[in-house]
Amino acid sequence: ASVKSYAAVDLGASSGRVMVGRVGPDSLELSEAHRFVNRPVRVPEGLRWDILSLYGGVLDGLKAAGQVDSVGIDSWAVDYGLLDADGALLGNPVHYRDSRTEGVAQKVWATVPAPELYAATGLQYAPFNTLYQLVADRLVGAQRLLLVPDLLTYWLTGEQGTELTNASTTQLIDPRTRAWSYDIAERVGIDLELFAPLRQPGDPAGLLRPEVLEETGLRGPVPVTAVGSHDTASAVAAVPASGERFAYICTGTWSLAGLELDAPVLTEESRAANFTNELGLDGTVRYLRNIMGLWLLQECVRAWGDPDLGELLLDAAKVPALRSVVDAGDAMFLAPGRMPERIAEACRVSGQPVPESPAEVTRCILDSLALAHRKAVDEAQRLAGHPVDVVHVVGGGTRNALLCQLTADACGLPVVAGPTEAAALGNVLVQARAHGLVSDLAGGRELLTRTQPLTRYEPQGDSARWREAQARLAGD
Ligand code: LFR
Repeated sequence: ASVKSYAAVDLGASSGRVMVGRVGPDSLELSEAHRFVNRPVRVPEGLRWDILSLYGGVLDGLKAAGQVDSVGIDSWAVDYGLLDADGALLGNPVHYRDSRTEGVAQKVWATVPAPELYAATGLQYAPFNTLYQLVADRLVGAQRLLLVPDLLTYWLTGEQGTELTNASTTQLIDPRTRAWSYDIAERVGIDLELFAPLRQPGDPAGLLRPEVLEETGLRGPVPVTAVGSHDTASAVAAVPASGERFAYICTGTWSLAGLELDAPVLTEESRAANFTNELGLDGTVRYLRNIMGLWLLQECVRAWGDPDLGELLLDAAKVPALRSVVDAGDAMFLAPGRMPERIAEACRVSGQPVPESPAEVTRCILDSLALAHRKAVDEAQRLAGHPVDVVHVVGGGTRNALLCQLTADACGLPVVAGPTEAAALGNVLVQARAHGLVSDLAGGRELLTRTQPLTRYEPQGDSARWREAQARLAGD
């Protein structure tokens, strides 16, 4: 039987990669064609994405990937480029960690109260939701808005669309109808004509333009396929679960911890707990909470001058557990810079021992992440009335064995870790499915379980100490 090749472009907050997935009826192999740094740039007006360099990385990656049957793109959510009437980009896309949205949500809530906004869009409060970014921006001259993966797709094919899973992070989509919320848009003064028509994951998104074929050396026609273009949608599509009784944690720069549901949870209790309802494949809803994730450690490592991570984790494993914890869900850790100091400060303020050495700070971060994972998994089950027996950990954090074990201990549930490149695999599976090689979400997951290496961590230790640590954090 024939094996097909799919290029998955997966852009993360610190690096982009182009992976090649080879899919047969009973096989799935992923290899890396190209990896490049994603370096946000701080200019006087704020923090920006270097989008041309990212597009250059995509072209280099497609060249390195060689002949493929289709291409799909996923990236982080919420951010966008604005185009003028001729389709030319108006300035560099703003990074979601930029400070221009400070205080904007509060202004929006004066027009649409937060409970009403949540009931209509299901999105958790984050200062960077596209809606708040759009209210903060002066949209002078902008005729079109393309979310980051849609912008790159446009440059590759010349065709414009708005892929649904990522559109659901704009806070302008109603998660019940999975269509635009005209009412909310109108009340906050956003013209939905800015957006190109919605595309579903699996829809065709055009063919590589002749100039792109020439630059990459590929032979046309090469179709681009819309995938779950929000990286978290792709990652959850690649959670190797069977049945429904599972929670997942997508680990990387962020930890996205929650459940896959077939309907949104829009209660006031859910809003107060800051759970989000993002849209996934096949009518699914990702009911989850954003947790700061390994960003906390990445920023510390940067401040310490990039010490060896492996050694740091070994040293952290020797530090006594749960001495100090911080609230890893707190937006106070969103902005870059001074991370070791900010963590120390949070420990001091909550009356806990202040971690001093890099090993101690690292331990504090990993304990805090595991604790936040526990809290999110527990609360999601309760708020959605959806119990689970296992926690699947996917993404970059699967390489961090200490984090996986601590997460199992904190949740009091077995953790199944893997795959690491979940977003790229989910991206590949949607393309394979669009071309008839994989049946559905469950079929893709079954193929993953058979083909990808997974590691199981059993919960250890006394779970009471996690409860005690949780009680130490304000608000509990
Ligand atoms: C993860 C992610 C999260 C989103 C954040 C900002 O990469 O896509 O799901 O909340 O980045 O876009």
